[in-house]
Amino acid sequence: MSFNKGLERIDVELMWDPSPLGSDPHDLDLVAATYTSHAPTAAPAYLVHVDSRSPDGTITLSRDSRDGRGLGVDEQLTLELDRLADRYLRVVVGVAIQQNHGRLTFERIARPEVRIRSGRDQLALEDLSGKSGWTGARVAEFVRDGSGAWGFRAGVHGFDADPETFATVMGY
Ligand SMILES: [Ca+2]
Repeated sequence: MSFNKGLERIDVELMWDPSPLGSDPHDLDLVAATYTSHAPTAAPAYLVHVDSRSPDGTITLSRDSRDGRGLGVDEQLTLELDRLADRYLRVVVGVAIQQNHGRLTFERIARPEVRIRSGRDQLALEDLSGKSGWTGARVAEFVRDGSGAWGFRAGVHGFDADPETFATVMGY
């Protein structure tokens, strides 16, 4: 008999193409938020992004980009869900667009795409292109069930908020 331990290690990969030559760079960021409550409006316990590490090292940004240049994956976030302390019940991952050069939404970003993997299994591939009015998007939600096992909830939800605010409300 097999025992379902749920999801263990997750890789979230963000890809996009650079802005046109001579224009302001397009900087997208992967952001993770952990919660000790299942309530959607609960505040995050902590955030992980380029300027904020997880206190226990279970969620790490292993690759980051400020302009989308280069081939392949531009930003990568690794979540070791099986190492998270029992009190964490929910983890949400989002993509924020930096607003340093004026308002920038997904429809102006070239080929923004997010891939979510569990080992060799692809859980989701989300195309964020053409999302008008969105400056941020929630792209994945991981929830611990009553037995302690982690499950994945697919689905993309758009937000119109500056990156700092987005990180605190993307779990709604
Ligand atoms: Ca970035």
